[in-house]
Amino acid sequence: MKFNTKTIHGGQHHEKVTGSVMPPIFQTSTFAQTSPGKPIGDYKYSRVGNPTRATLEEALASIENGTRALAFSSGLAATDSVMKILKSGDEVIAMDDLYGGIYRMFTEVYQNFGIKFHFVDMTDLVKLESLINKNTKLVWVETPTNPLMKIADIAEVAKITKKYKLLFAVDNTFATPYLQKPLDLGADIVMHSATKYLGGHSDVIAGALIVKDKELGEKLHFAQFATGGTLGPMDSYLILRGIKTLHLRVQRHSENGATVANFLDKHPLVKRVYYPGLESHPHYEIANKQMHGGYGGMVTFTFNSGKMEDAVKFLEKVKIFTLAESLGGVESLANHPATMTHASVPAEKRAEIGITDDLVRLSVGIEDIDDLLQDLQQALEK
Ligand code: P1T
Repeated sequence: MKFNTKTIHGGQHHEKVTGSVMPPIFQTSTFAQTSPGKPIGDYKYSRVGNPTRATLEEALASIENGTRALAFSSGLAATDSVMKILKSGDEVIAMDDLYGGIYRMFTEVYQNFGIKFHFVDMTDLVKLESLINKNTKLVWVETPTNPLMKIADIAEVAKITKKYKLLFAVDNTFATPYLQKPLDLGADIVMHSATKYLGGHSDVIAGALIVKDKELGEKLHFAQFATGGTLGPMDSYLILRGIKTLHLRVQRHSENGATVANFLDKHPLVKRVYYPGLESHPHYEIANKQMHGGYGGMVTFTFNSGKMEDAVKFLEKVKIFTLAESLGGVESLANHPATMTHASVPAEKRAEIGITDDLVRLSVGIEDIDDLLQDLQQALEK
């Protein structure tokens, strides 16, 4: 089955009793048993498993070319379950540019439990390999990264993680499986903030993990149901519905994203545009190798003046773009990482990796491109 069919049919079946084409929302916490330990069907309690969530999980496994998927109450809950298969004394090597909430979880929660984190620019594979020691267990990569749109070479990182028998997780939130399939490139775990493109309509918080290896899937499922970050039936349904149009949406997000990136690149007030589809992007070749069908709808840029006040003025003036955290919905959003999504990254760390105060991140939606360009034009006028 091709990807554009999988989004609609992958892992999905008509409901057995009524033939309902869409899965029922099994809004129940528990399931009747005929004798202790003998449930009527396959389910006992919805934290452990729920049929609506299971339908979503089969769809997720299908679109990421995995064998097992787990749906969580948020992207952070999904990440949290990966951390819970580690133990005190283990070490993690993570990309230096990460969503601020993940950086915060690593440094302010799991560091206190005795897990050690190294943050490195994964585009430097020599540096990555030099940090590996006998305690290293996991390599965590976001690509493209949030917000600097760096690209890590998934296949090359996988060669290293396989050589040292490490787990390799890729946060595929920005790319989505429409553009990039990390499991096919050698990753062990794909993570999603399903809140974003998978849901696609900014109306639900959700997360996902997808794997190929059965045993790893079991370990992650244990961490999930033993600690509780599962996704509810109604929210599972909303993500499933979102996935059905993922291919169409990401195609248009990518077209609009590329047009916006080119527009900003030529604008006299703009200093630098971070978009992997621009030939000037330092990792353009790697992006072309591992992303197919476009480069997504996320575009980040800075101002020639280097002044935060120019970014703030722009963010106050946009009309069709909404100033808000999050991304990946049908509507265009604009964000100021330094004070919003990445405020939890210490200022000196932000400065070190290049999240400057004049940096603006756009989640380019699927509105008419002329309206989006007009809005950007008026917001950039002096
Ligand atoms: O918000 P939540 O569903 O828990 O997902 C966390 C998360 C994980 N990974 C990436 C790459 C993300 O961008 C996020 C959430 N990000 C935002 C809310 C944001 O505006 O960047």
